[in-house]
Amino acid sequence: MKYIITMITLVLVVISISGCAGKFRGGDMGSRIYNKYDKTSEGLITQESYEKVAVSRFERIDLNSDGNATKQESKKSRFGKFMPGIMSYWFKKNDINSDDIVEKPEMLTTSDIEFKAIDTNNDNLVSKDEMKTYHKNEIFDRIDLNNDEVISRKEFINAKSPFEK
Ligand SMILES: [Ca+2]
Ligand SMILES: [Ca+2]
Ligand SMILES: [Ca+2]
Ligand SMILES: [Ca+2]
Repeated sequence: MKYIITMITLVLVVISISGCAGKFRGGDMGSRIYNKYDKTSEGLITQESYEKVAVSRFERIDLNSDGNATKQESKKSRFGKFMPGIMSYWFKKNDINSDDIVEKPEMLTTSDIEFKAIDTNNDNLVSKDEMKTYHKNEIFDRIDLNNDEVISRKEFINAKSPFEK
């Protein structure tokens, strides 16, 4: 019985992953990510709201809430289970001193650096276009290995490799 339930869960996970992967076209990924942030009335993301999302992501990875995300926690987190490649990319990017622990201040420093990298016109605000361009170059193009502007199910599942290079 347990085995059957596990199989059903697995099938459902694969269906939901392939369902969303099929919709990832071009700058779509950046728009979806942009939608997660609180914005000003002009539709711009402040550094503060950018940081808020980074903190909430970190809190979901720091499973025991001690302010440090260990490698083991990152693997056990929901994010790590579904997108291990992107998770290990996140980990490497945030573990500035390479001691296999992402401390909260490291994550905040990385979030600052990232915000500045996304904000290409340096107005201290991130627009939808800036978000789309950044995610297209930084994430999408690395998963879309055959450059057809669509992330196939296979590319999605193989997303691990381009991030671990
Ligand atoms: Ca922890
Ligand atoms: Ca560290
Ligand atoms: Ca800007
Ligand atoms: Ca593709």
